[in-house]
Amino acid sequence: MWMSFASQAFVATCQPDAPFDFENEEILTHFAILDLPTFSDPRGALTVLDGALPFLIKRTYWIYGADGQVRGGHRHQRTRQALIAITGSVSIYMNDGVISDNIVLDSPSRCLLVEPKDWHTMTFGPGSVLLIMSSHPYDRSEYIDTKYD
Ligand code: T46
Repeated sequence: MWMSFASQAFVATCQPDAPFDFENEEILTHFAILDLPTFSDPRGALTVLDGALPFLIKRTYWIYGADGQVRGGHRHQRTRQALIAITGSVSIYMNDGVISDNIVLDSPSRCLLVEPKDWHTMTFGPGSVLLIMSSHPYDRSEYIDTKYD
């Protein structure tokens, strides 16, 4: 896996044969976007998420039917998440208390990592489906609803 810094996020191009080292995982300090390997041929495209996440997935959910809506508006105490707009376009506002950015997810091969410290809101474009993979089971008590100053 190689990484390059672009604006305030960094992009990592993942190789399916280079899984993340879970034992030495680190909390990322910048907004990270994974560029997932995609195999396209005349039959269509196939994108792979294979060992590329810096956490084990305990929960998956997806949000849809939210055209024009703004959702989220919190950060977490421990939950790490990975977001992919499977269809359409979703704009993610991120603020880690130091840096803020709007990151547009508009490709099913683009995956945004949302760390516990990252305050995030999601604004949904028409027909969008947002897939979320999460490091922990659902627990409303670990949400932090207070914005950074
Ligand atoms: C986040 C962003 C990206 C459950 O019962 N189990 C679950 O795993 C989740 C995620 C939600 N729910 C229930 C709780 C609420 O009654 O689903 C309802 C809607 O949840 P919420 O208003 O928290 O949805 P969003 O879109 O504002 O936020 C969600 C996640 O909750 C949050 O952790 O990071 O998506």
